[in-house]
Amino acid sequence: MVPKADSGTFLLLFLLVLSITEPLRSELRCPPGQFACQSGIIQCIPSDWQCDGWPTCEDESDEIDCPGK
Ligand SMILES: [Ca+2]
Repeated sequence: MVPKADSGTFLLLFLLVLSITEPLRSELRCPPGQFACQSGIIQCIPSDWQCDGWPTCEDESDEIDCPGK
């Protein structure tokens, strides 16, 4: 006997898919070619502004972990 899939089952599946894909989405919150600030209102800056010597992100995370410093 196959259990009938009702709306409750679909809702459960929907929430399951959301919980699986959510971490991936937060990782890719900036388009390619942009740097993701770690915190603050500013979320994405052009990659050219990363490690340019001037803090762009509110938490200055774009000037952290820069090579050659
Ligand atoms: Ca910068």
